[in-house]
Amino acid sequence: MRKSLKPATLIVLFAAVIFSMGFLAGCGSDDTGGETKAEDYKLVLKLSHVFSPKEQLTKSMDAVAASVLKKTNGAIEIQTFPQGQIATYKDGVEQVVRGANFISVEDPSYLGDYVSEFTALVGPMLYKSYDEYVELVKGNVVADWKKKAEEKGIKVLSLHFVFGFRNVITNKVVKTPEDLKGVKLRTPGSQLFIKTLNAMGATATPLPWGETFSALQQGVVEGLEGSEFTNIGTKVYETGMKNVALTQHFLGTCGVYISTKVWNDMPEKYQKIVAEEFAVEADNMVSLLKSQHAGVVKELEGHGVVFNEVDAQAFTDATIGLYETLPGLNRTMYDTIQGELAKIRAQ
Ligand code: X3X
Repeated sequence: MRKSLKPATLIVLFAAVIFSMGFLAGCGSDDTGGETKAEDYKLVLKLSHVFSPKEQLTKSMDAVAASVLKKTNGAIEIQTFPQGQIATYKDGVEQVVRGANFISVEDPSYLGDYVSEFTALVGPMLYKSYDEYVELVKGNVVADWKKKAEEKGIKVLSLHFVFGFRNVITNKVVKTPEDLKGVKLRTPGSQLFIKTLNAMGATATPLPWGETFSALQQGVVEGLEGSEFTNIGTKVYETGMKNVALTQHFLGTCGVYISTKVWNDMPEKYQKIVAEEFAVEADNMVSLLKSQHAGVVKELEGHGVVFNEVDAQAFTDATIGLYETLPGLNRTMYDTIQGELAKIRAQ
């Protein structure tokens, strides 16, 4: 028959169990189950984008970096690198996928190389307003697509650092795809941009933003496409490109991407701060640019820029087929987005 333990032995055993639970809790208290305690955690992240100092996106990224440093008491330091100083575009997203301590701020079509739904999300001729895009990306459909991105190692912190509808900017009046025939237009290197501007009649010439002005001056390209905020913020109008064709073919927007490995290693209390700061600042930027747009148009007109209405249906007809021909895209994705937009517009 088993002997019962003496009360003194039971007390010692109970105390040992309590102590070991407390000790282990102290080691794993960094909310991630990892070795580092939250109070010892420190992370330096490089944040990269191509925007210029005068553009709101640059100011917004700097504001997030400052706020995160303050609210994490210096634990999370985000070093911002504007104007393409370090890896950008496709290379920047690759840094994230490789697990670097890196934040990529790029058009969502660069995510499309990993999860093709993101190419459809920012496809041509979709949106009538900033707000409907913002509501769409905050919804459940895009939440599912973000989960797919996480399976590829990409944590999406935001998708709506919106910097305005992108229009064709040339030194001649453009109203139809015919008017763009053979016009060499600079685009970012995203396949979505290249294929879309070609479908619109132009000859898309992919270049990093930093090479665009010299290419215009040397006649390598005869125009570009971008938003009024890009136009005023980088002084595109000084290149002689003063005709804006109001194609609104894309909604210019940037997402914010970080490695899931880096993210999951981050203590939960810091994850909450970082996620919140990007979310709040993206909303702030949308509101600010909505309020500024009319004034920016007037400012550009003051610099001699002329805004031309276009045959929107002709450009839509010219590009709609891309939703079935771009790699990874299909009509279902297009119909899903249109279905969500119909619900949003019906509210
Ligand atoms: O990937 C982020 C944006 O799509 C970049 O667009 P791009 O290369 O036309 O640059 C926009 C400018 O406003 C940068 O100053």
